[in-house]
Amino acid sequence: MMSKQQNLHISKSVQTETAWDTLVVGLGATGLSVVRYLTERQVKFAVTDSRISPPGEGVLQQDYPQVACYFGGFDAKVFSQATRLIVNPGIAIATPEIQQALAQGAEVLGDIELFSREAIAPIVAITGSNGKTTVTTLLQLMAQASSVTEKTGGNIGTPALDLLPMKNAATGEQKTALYILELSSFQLETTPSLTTKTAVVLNISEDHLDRYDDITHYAATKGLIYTNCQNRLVNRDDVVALTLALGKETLSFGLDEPKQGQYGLRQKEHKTWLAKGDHCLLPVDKMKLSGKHNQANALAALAMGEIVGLKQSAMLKVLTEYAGMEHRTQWVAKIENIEWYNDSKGTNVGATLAALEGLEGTIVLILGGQGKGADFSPLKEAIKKNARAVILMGEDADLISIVLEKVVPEVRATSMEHAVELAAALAKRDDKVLLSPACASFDMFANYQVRGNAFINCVKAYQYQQGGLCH
Ligand code: UMA
Ligand code: ADP
Repeated sequence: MMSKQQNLHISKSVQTETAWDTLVVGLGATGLSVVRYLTERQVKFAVTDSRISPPGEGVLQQDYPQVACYFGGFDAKVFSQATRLIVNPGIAIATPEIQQALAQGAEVLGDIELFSREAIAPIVAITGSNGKTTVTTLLQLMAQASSVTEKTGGNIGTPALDLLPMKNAATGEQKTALYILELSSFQLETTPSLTTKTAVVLNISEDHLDRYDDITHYAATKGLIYTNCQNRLVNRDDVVALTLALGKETLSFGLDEPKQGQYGLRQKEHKTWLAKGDHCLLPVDKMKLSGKHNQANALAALAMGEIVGLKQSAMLKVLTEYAGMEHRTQWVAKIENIEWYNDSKGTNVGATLAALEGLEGTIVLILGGQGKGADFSPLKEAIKKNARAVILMGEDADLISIVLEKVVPEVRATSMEHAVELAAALAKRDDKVLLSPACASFDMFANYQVRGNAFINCVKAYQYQQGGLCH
């Protein structure tokens, strides 16, 4: 896949070919954090990237001009010089050059592995197909509200190695008491000795099947998060995620009534409550986040927070204040009694199902993009039940169309502007228009944020045309 050796060039280098033995594979934010980490520890290394001009190249050349760089392809000769590879999560371990290095006895690690070998404070680790960022952010806010000095990173954005104290850190810097890590399956592939105070696989639904053999392979990779975990948290409602903990769970959450010591939902005074055992904690209508999936996320965060000693009252207060992040079933506008929602981060079938089931009323759904090899059939019933019409766009529109079998009227859009135009024409009074693509965005946009912002801009432009206020 990434074995092409075209345009390989060596950028400015003062090291000799034999001066390094560690190879940073893939630059980007992770590669740069690894470069900083290795430099601080005076390790001799080189950097390779399959991209001709990878993200982070400018910083690398400016701050580390002495580092040998091999960009524009992977060269087997470069890999065979390494005794240790530090691999970016964006690159599959199945890449032939990495497999060859492994066969020659090289050690293959990721940034999270390096981090976990050095981190002194307890680690909370969160993975799952959906809800990682929501739960990670909730925990971060809950730690802050409990006056616990946390550092939060990983797949959520800040590379984990950048959370470690600098070797020459100023004395007096607050000591980190808790690390909170969002981890992707990609990161878990190269993290054999991650040791956690508590960890969770929130749920499993099809994703990244362009990188894994099948869903079993994908789920098993997520399950690696439990390997060295002191307190496993499991989702009682997700059979696949549950099996990954191999019956050794210490704590569970789910949307049913919880047994003693477990987290779940209870009915009291005609309301649904977040509960621990038979103790009701907070009515769900007091939460700022909406939807059943966010009740599950809240329960997971409360359970993990308890394990690491956060204050329950502080955690519950966060749940009454935190309204969620952009691009996650985000309310955009109400135009002539039709509400518009941006769920561009709905990049797999599980997320789109949660959005369809979480919004009340009839939905006009904008769907499609790069399907990553997923099976879209679970959407068919939910669309039949909740949607007035579907607007398909992007690379895998045909594939999705075949599976949906036109259970509701279906039209095609050629751009986001076109999709919004079609949605405006199809939606009826009191409907909701939802962008929740169930797909990656890279066929038409730089990333899901750009896709979501394009949607918001088109909706605002339409609102303006209709004579409404834009705010
Ligand atoms: N790539 C190459 N050749 C290389 C190196 C990378 O083609 O030599 C490609 C990869 O196939 C991938 C992309 O470039 O598609 C990612 O590389 P990058 O340099 O942008 O990566 P980083 O900036 O280091 O970002 C990575 C994570 N990216 C991925 O796992 C793809 C970020 O997660 C993460 O926030 C960051 O490290 C800090 O930990 C992003 C992501 O999309 C948000 N994650 C996936 C997801 O959430 O579904 C797993
Ligand atoms: P992740 O970091 O795992 O991608 P996010 O919290 O960013 O998760 O949410 C991504 C998408 O998944 C959004 O569309 C969001 O509405 C949806 N989502 C969040 N939590 C869940 C959940 N527990 N189950 C299903 N979908 C969810």
